[in-house]
Amino acid sequence: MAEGSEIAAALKRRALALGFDDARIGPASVLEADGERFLEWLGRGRHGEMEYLAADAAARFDSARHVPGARSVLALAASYYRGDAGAAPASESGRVARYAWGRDYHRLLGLKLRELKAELGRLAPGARVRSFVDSSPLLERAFAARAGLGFIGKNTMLINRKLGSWTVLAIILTDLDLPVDAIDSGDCGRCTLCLDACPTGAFPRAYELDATRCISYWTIEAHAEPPPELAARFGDWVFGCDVCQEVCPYNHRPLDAAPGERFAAVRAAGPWVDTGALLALDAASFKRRFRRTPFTRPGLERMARNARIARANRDRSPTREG
Ligand code: B12
Ligand code: SF4
Ligand code: SF4
Repeated sequence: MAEGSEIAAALKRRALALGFDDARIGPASVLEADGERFLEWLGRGRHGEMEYLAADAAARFDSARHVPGARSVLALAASYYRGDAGAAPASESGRVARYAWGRDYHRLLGLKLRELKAELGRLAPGARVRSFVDSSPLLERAFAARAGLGFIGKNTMLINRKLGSWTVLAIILTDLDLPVDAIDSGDCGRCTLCLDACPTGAFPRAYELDATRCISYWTIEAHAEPPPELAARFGDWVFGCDVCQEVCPYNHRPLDAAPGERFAAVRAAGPWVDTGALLALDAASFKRRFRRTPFTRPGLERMARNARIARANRDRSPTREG
């Protein structure tokens, strides 16, 4: 078996070759402080309908629950940044969060993670290994921050120095002892732009997001109808929301990532969706049109709900800009 340092270097090289934009290694320890923060967050009911977050809560900050004897975490970031949305093509257009303009990242990164795990198997036969991409109970941002992949901003995003926060994350856990990278001690300083810009006031304070006030939660996760006074603040967002990232100075520097072509797809959603056309779709045509895009998570019924809210907001605000 190769040395730990050789394995670490080979894994990082392979991750970058597969299209990840950054890769760091951290210890697979129990993240006590993050765990406490997470349990308090749940205790305050900030998760709303997302009961899956409360199930198996302890496993979210204890990696050994996933890989017995876990020693190291490989934290990976993939940039999906592809510039700005540009002007709305029509007054009926609904706005889509950047990470969802192209193909669904879960499958895309899942395939790359499979290759990375195979590489690890070749380098260290018999090593225990498991990968995560938003699908299992693990605090991905907390483990990524511990590995030095970035620091946590007041908007709760993991901010990477080269890539900003326009990234999706993936994690590989292993029982191999690998040399760890330095933590990124960056911070937000006195900036509060994201806290002030959130259209729905979803930040009760810095570093805490109340999902039950967040447009992303209401347009992607929630099955219930949002309270009308809150929905009136959603503007034209029909899937997710990027406001607290758009204002962030760390996202305004020239970002060091190729336009996320790997997320592009011929029949993807793109930055704008025609809300009238969306409301006219039946189940079969919705499935055909948005297959393999992140829209399959909420599905037709909830996307139609979102479209109706965006149209009502447009009617209330006829002078809005695209
Ligand atoms: C539930 C969830 C949501 C919920 C709740 C979000 C939230 N802020 O909690 C909703 C639906 C609102 C949501 C929205 C979005 N999400 Co989301 N979401 C998740 C999920 C599944 C769990 C997050 C969670 O556990 N939240 C509970 C809180 C308490 O935990 P946390 O935010 O992770 O914070 C932990 C650490 O960061 C740390 N921490 C937090 N604050 C501080 C402060 C300090 C000082 C320190 C030291 C540490 C620290 O402690 C916390 C644990 O207690 C993760 C995937 C995963 N399994 O981790 C994706 C994830 C966080 N989401 C992601 C994305 C892309 C988004 C959106 C940008 C999508 C969009 N455009 O609409 C928005 C961003 C909104 C925002 N500002 O966070 C990415 C984030 C990538 C990144 N670079 O940070 C993730 C990691 C998915 C992935 N694999 O890429 N999401
Ligand atoms: S995603 Fe939008 S609604 Fe949610 S916290 Fe950020 S700015 Fe507020
Ligand atoms: S906008 Fe300012 S406060 Fe918010 S995450 Fe970015 S640097 Fe931090």
